[in-house]
Amino acid sequence: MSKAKYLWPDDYMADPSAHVFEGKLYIYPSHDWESGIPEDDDGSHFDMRDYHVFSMDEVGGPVTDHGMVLSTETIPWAGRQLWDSDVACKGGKYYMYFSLKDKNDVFHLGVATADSPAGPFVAQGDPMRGSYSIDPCVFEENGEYYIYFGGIWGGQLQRYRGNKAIAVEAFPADNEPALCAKVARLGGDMLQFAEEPRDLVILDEHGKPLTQGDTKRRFFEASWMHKYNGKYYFSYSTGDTHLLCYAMGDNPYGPFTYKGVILNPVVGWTTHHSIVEFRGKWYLFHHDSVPSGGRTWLRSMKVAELTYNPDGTIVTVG
Ligand code: FUB
Repeated sequence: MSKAKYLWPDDYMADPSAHVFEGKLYIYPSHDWESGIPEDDDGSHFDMRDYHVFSMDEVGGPVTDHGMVLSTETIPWAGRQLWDSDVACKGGKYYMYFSLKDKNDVFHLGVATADSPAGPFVAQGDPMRGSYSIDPCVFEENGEYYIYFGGIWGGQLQRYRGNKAIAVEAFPADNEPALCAKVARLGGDMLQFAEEPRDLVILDEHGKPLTQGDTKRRFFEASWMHKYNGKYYFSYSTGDTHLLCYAMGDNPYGPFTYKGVILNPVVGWTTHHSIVEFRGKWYLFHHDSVPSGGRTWLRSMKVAELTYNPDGTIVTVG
């Protein structure tokens, strides 16, 4: 496969999280729609209300829509804005982690469970204890599950320090270390953090944390973790500079060292992705707003093959 391909022309889907479950590729996207809410810097126009699940037997083959699998109508604590999600499997059960605002307009992470990767998913009654901000993704290794999350601006990460809400939201100065994505091990029941979330620190080439003013490299949102050839790859969006970047490390907690750009800016404001190996090849799932004529809140998911250089660095996708 040489060119990125759109996966579902029939509807707008974004933030695709892809995993191999039961021998198939499953995709868990956000479900964009025309909400009529004016565009602003907090992403109020991304007012999503439900999720669909998609699967395919082979990349490039037919894609199946398994229908609506979770909706804000059945999430007891739901306010608005059902944003990015991810799914993990443990002991034959499937756990969906999602971003959602509560009734006070504060983002938290929720969990919903299912017996099949195709859902339907049933939400827990409350958000995960101590959770905040957006964009969860889960990485499994040796039976341990790690959740990564966070997003600045509309994702509200700047409202917290040391995992506690602060009175007035604040960003570090441009020359200070940037706000970090968070990582925590999940508990045995997969429903709560097993530990206080830690900062996922990204270092520059001199071993110094990236600064808040380094907007072409610092973390904004859209965490993803994968492992290739014994190395851990943390990838993310730089938000207002519209790049998908990555950093490499030696364990799931980091620190990670910034390595480069995976995907240059696409049509649309947001860029968000997942990376997965399927049948010996690596794939980048992402989205853009080309099919909607550049309407930033109506995004379409795509897949492209991802390749590595001999030193483990990633070849930038066109
Ligand atoms: O889809 C809503 C939000 O847009 C996601 O949570 C962000 O990562 C951005 O893609």
